[in-house]
Amino acid sequence: MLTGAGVSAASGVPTFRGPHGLWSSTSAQTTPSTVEGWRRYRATDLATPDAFTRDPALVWEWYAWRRATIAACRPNRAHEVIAAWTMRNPQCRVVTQNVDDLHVRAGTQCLVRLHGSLWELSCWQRCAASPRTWRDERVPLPAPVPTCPHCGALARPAVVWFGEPLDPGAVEAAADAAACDVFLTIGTSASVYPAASFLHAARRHGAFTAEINLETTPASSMVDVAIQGPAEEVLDAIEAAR
Ligand code: BV8
Repeated sequence: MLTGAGVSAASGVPTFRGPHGLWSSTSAQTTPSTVEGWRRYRATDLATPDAFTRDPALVWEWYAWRRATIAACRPNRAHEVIAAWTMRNPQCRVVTQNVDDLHVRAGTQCLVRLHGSLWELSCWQRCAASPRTWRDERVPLPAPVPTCPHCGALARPAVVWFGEPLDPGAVEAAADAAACDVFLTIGTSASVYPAASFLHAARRHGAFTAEINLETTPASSMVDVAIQGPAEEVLDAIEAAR
């Protein structure tokens, strides 16, 4: 299965797009401190290497706000059911676009984190002394603009930004997971690639495909079954019908 921000919505994690989404098309005037404030930023204002080069403090302010927001969130019923499926069935694999780690906290096995984690950092200069990423869950972080403990250069959130390649190992694991009999796409606007491409791969492999979402997405016309409803309720009902 492929999951997106909609799976975490019931936990209180803001989604990116849609009516209450974080990212809209208008530009922002001031540095905000609420969802309404941040939602006036475009993705290209914040989740790109260029944005970080231009204004690392603004990008870190956004990630610090997201970390503080998500630190107060707990896995919801959607995460719990998905985790239970992976514990019961080692064949059940989860490919997530989410960087909130709520699947991790729910105990999900066989998890592929396509876009990294906002609880991990990496050295902006990729210095030889630092590991590829390191975990730091402190909220707030000790400095508004963290530095690499190994070389003193800027540290960055260890997430994949627009225009950056995904980890080849994660892409390979996701492609392997898409070679399946049943593929669910849950809580994603199916608008970001290559994540959205794994549904296509599953269909090419002959998988039965289903979508669980509140709204119609580009995936809705591609799947065998499109279920409109909240993931936390639909997954709970499927588990209850077991
Ligand atoms: C790359 C991490 C190449 C950071 C994220 C034109 C066409 C196609 C592709 C492109 C293009 N131009 C550029 C590209 C490539 C680009 C891309 O796809 N752009 C899009 C915008 C068109 N992709 C990239 O840049 C990727 N890299 O291609 O590299 C390359 C190769 C070699 C060398 C150099 C480069 C990297 C993409 C990763 C970006 N990082 N996140 C961070 O989070 O800070 S993206 C971010 O948005 C998420 O991680 C996620 O992947 C993505 C989509 O979000 P969703 O999860 O779908 O969430 P969204 O809010 O959009 O939707 C929520 C859905 O849930 C809604 O449908 C809603 O109805 C539903 N919902 C809400 N509540 C519920 C619910 N459903 C069920 N139940 C509920 N309760």
